[in-house]
Amino acid sequence: MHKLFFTEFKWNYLFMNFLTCFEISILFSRAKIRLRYGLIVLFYELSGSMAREWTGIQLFPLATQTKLLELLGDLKTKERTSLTILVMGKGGVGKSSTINSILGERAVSVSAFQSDVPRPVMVSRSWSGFTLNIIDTPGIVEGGYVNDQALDLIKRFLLNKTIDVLLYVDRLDAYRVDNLDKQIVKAITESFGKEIWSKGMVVLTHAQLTPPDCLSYDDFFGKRSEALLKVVESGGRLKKSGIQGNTIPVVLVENSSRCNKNDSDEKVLPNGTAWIPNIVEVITKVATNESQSILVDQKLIDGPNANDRGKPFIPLILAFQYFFVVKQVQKWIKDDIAKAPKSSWE
Ligand SMILES: Nc1nc2c(ncn2[C@@H]2O[C@H](COP(=O)(O)OP(=O)(O)OP(=O)(O)O)[C@@H](O)[C@H]2O)c(=O)[nH]1
Ligand SMILES: [Mg+2]
Repeated sequence: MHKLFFTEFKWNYLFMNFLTCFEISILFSRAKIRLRYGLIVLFYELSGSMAREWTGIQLFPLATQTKLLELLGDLKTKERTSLTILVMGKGGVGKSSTINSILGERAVSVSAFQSDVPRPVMVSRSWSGFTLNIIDTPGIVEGGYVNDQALDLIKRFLLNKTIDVLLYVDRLDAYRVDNLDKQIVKAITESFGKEIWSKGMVVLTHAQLTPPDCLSYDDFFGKRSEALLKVVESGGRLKKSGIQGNTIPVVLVENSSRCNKNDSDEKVLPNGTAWIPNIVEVITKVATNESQSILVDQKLIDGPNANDRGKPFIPLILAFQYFFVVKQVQKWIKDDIAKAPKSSWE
């Protein structure tokens, strides 16, 4: 009996010790995983904050370089030493290609098929004390619907970042807008607030085209812009003609290497516009307009507090309950008391 007790005790003791060691090793491995994860995040944060030199600027034709340096100079005189641009839109419309065209280098990956790494990426380039951050995002549509998970990932990536400009990208050579376009604009608006559109501009890629139906290039561009702006106005819950009376600018882009060039070797659109200096100019105008840049904080990501919803109606509901429920019940009780037969001792 005694022996049996001690053998059992010994085994229990050893088992407990084994469990404790097991728990400690789990705790250690968790701490190790956390540390490793923390270091990876820190690495990405640091690599993001350490911008590489914007060498691509020197590869542009001289006329483009001159214009870009002039625009960067203007920003510096307005005491802007950095700009953060968020690029969003449907999948495969040319978001990443546009970023590469603006930077003059292959900074983000381009694919004819859907991006294999569906997560946002930020590229930073600096030039004589000025830093340009561009955030490329994966297309937020999957199977004909807005992918909430992709959107969530983008929101978490943007936490604590300030957006100076939103590029909403689509193609010029699409002939109609549909409900999906509206869903995307709505999703962007619900994620970052409708104020994001005061920092928004529409970018239309595949702009080297011959319009159908004998329309002139500018008429075709006008019709496509009008249709898309309508979608942005309704999906973004904006008043007609954009936000605060300012129309959201629409710019054209042709990322193809077959894009026509002018005498100065700059890529030009069928209407003769050298599009790279043009898009950078519009970006600087939007960045420095009178509206505040958008800080993506936790409150913005969480959305309107569910606890606050319906708060203004509480006094009304209480008043309704008092007059139509409490008063009525009181009246019934009084009536019952009045009707009740009096007991002999009263
Ligand atoms: N002709 C032409 N092709 C373009 C243009 N922009 C992009 N492309 C092509 O369209 C395809 C998709 O381009 P991406 O830049 O990867 O598009 P994206 O919007 O970043 O795609 P996702 O990241 O998958 O959402 C690629 O084959 C590009 O070469 C353009 O302006 N003109
Ligand atoms: Mg892409």
